[in-house]
Amino acid sequence: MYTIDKIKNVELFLIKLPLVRLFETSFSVQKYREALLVRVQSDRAYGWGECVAGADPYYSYETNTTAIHIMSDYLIPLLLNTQNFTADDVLDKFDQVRGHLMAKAAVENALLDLIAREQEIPLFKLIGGRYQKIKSGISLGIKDDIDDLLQLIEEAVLKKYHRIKIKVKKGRDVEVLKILRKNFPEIPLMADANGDYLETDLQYLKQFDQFNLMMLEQPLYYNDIYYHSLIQKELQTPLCLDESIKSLNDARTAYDLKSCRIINIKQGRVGGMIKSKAIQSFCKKHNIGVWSGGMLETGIGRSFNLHLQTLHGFTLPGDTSETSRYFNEDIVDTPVVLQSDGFIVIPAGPGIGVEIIPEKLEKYKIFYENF
Ligand code: OSB
Ligand code: MG
Repeated sequence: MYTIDKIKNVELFLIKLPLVRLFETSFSVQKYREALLVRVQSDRAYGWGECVAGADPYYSYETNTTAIHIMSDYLIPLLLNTQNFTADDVLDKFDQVRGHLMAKAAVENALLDLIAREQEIPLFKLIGGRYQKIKSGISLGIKDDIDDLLQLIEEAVLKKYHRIKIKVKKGRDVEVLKILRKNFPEIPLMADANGDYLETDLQYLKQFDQFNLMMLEQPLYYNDIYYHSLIQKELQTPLCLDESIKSLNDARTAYDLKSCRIINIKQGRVGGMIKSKAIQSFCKKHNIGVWSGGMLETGIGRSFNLHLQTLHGFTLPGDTSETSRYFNEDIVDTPVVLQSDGFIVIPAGPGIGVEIIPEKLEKYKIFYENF
C-alpha cells in the first residue's frame, strides 16, 4: 500500500452546470447538475474528486451542503492532521463519522487520483483493474411525450449504446414499456423506478415480466432490502438494487435474503472506489451481477466510474454515457465519447487521465473554500 507523506492543501469547489435537457425521475425533475469538487495537493502531485450528492436530499439524505459540512468539519481536518498514511488508513479514520458516504467517497477519490499521479500510473492500475474498453449505457428520464422517448431511444440505438434504461414511476410504466417493446422488440432494455412502488403492488409489478427486461432497478422503498426479497421471489424479471445498497454489509444482506440478482454499484454512494471493490468482489464470488451506476457526473466523476469498470466483476453495461448527453460544456479537457462500436476508451493516465480546464471551473463556480 502506497504511503502519502502529507496533504498540504485541500480545496472545495461547488459548480452548477446546466443540463442539456430536463432529467425527470420518480423523485425529482432536474435542470442543473450541482457538483462539489475536491482538490488535494501534496508536495509531489494533486488529485481531484467529485461528490455525487445533489443540491436536494431527494435521492439520498446527503446534499452538497451536508457534504461541505462533513468535509470541512471532519474529513478535511483529519486529512490535514495526518502524516505518512495510506488510503486505507484514511478510510479507517473516516469510519468514526457515520454515514455521509458521498462526502467520504469524494475525498477518497481525490486521494486515489493523487496517489496514482504521484506514482505516474493510471488509476485502474492502482485499484487492480485490467485495461479494457468499457461498455456504455444510457439512462433516459421520464418523458411526457412518448415520441420524445422513442426518438431518444432511436438515437441511442444508432450510437450503439450497449443497453438502454428508462426511468419509470407508477402510472408511467407498463403502457410506456408496451409501446417501446412494440417499436424496439430486441434492444437490451431495463427500467429504474427509484423506489416508487410498494410490496403490495406485487400483482401490478408482475406485468413487467412480459417485457423481457434485463432487470428492474429499485422498485421498492429506497432503504428496503427485506420486501424486495418477497417480490423477487414472485417475479421472473431480475431485480437490481441501487439506493438500498450502501455497504458490503447491505450487499451481504441482499444476497442472504435473495432480494436481488444484480447490484448497481455507484462508487460515490458506497463510500468510494475501495469500498466498491470489496462489494464487487463479494458479488463476483456469489454470482450477483454488478454494474457501475452514474449520478450525472461531470468529467471527473465520469472518469472514476470508467476506471472502476476495469475490475473483473463489472460485466454488465453501466450508466456511463457520453458527456454531451447531459452537458454542452464540461469542466474537463476530455469528454466521454462513444467509439463506433459503442465502447468507451478509458482516459490515458496518470491518475484519472482527465484535466480540469481552469476557465471552465471559474465560469461555473458558485462556492469555493481553501483549507
Ligand atoms: O437511480 O440511477 C439512478 C441519476 C441521478 C440519480 C439517480 C439515478 C440517476 C440515473 C442517471 O439513472 C445515471 C447517469 O446517467 O449518470
Ligand atoms: Mg437507480
